[in-house]
Amino acid sequence: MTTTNAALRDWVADAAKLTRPDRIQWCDGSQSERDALIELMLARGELITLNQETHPHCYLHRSDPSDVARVEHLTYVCTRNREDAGPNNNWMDPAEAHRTVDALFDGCMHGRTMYVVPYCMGPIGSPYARCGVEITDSPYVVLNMRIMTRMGVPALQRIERDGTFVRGLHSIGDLDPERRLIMHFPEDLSIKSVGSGYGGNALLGKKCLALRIASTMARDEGWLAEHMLILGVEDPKGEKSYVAAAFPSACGKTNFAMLIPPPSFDGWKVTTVGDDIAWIKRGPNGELRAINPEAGFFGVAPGTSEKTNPNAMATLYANVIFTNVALTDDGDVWWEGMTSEPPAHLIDWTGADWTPEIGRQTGRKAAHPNARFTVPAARCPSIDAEWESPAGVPISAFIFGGRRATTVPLVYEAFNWSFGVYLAATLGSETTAAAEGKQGVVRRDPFAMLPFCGYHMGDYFNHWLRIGRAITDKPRIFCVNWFRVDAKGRFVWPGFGDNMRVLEWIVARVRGRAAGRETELGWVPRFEDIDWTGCNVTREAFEELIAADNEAWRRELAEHAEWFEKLGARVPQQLKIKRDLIVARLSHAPAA
Ligand code: OXD
Ligand code: MN
Repeated sequence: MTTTNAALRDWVADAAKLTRPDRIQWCDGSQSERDALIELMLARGELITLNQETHPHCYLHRSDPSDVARVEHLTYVCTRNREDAGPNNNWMDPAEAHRTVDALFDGCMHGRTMYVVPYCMGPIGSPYARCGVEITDSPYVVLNMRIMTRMGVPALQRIERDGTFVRGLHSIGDLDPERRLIMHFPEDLSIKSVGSGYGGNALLGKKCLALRIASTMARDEGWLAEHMLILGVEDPKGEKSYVAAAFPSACGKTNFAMLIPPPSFDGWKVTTVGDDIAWIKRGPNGELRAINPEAGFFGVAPGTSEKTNPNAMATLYANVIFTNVALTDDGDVWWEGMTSEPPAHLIDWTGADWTPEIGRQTGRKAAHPNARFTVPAARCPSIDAEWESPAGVPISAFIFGGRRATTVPLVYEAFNWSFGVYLAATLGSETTAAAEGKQGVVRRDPFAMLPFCGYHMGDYFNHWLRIGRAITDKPRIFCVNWFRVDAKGRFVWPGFGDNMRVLEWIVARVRGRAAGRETELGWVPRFEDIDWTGCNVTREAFEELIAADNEAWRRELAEHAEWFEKLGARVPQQLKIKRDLIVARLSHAPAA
């Protein structure tokens, strides 16, 4: 296999000249190609076959222990003008960046096969979709790209038809963290990633193309590339609305995307379009429509259980590549949070023996906290009937959420689009044990895009304001917080399936059928506006959940001012004025 596209042919030849592989394999996406790659990895000890009765076509991969997460400090956006990358990105001059990273690619594929992987982000026939080609020396990457994207012949045909593609050169290099770099060149639609095999660094279609590069394409072309799940809510009469929601990591995004309504919501259905990324464009009638550019889920395993996410557990039955989870004695998988009691013996994610006693004594987890599963989205029982619709699905609401023990109410609706943009621009979330550094510190993560926006955050806020002006049928904007705690530090809100109660209010608001109470921050539900059947949240607990304390908000708004200051002069004046307005409103509000 090769290609009629001269630019692609020349680029592959240049990459081969630089990296000097023993052979080049063009990937067609076929089953036989997949089977051969699995055989190869099994033979090299890079995959373990799981119990094929309990987990058909499932395999376990263990990463190098130094290569288990995204590396934000080694991730760069290389624009000609430094300001364009913004204070939210590491920056290097493009010429210097190419020189630096090419030195690491020099001869790095000697003794290896170079795989050429054409892929499409989004349904092949969708005008919203964009194609890329990843060159990689990692069969693990090829297998994962085959799950996460539309990979192979149809993608190559589209590239040959359209004549454009995003170039992504990847090598695991020698996995030395000192020789690891993830470089983005948005001005010539290319990516160079070396030294890591981890998903977010190495599956270049995902964070690199579908967010960092796509966000700059979206800025230039007038659409949105967002770190958002997309879900459908259908009421018992069959009326359906779609919402898109952004949460920073460790806030239960995949769980929310696959939510199962509580038993009292008889006849209600939540369906999943995507769990991580949304590409959103103006539809023919002035509405916003979204596609999920991905074809699979690359989800965090720990914490996933029959209780927290039964749909994910069912999805994980077959055709899964597990990464860095623990292995049971009967060839099954396990991770912290899957069951309340761990099995008596496991092989942990590093390949060492593990027992609950060893865990207690050493504090070592059996699965890595960022252990992952890669699985085709089509396997999900809640997958939406329209999830591959080329025209996308119409979005009625945006939801922004973070992890906040105090201050931020359970749910509130922004007064209007620009107010919603303000709320999303100042979105904060408390750090958890999953991330490095101190726990419980509020980190600003605007639109949950801080690590993924490929250009200046101030320009990004402006872009959102511009989109709002361009569409006639604007989605409403909501904020949620599932994580308020009481004086004893216990979560007040039950979360998971009960989030449906909030979702129902949101959808009813969008349809103009729900009442609420106006506050300084926006519209909130009253106790009687939510269906509490089968739920033991009391009126008092609800009032606590929905309360916005004036003093806490004055502090919060002072932090917002510091945050805007940090982002510099490109933050739209309109947002700074919004802040002053809320401050003024609060100063006239009676004490909570
Ligand atoms: C992810 C992330 O892997 O946001 O989706 O880090
Ligand atoms: Mn994500």
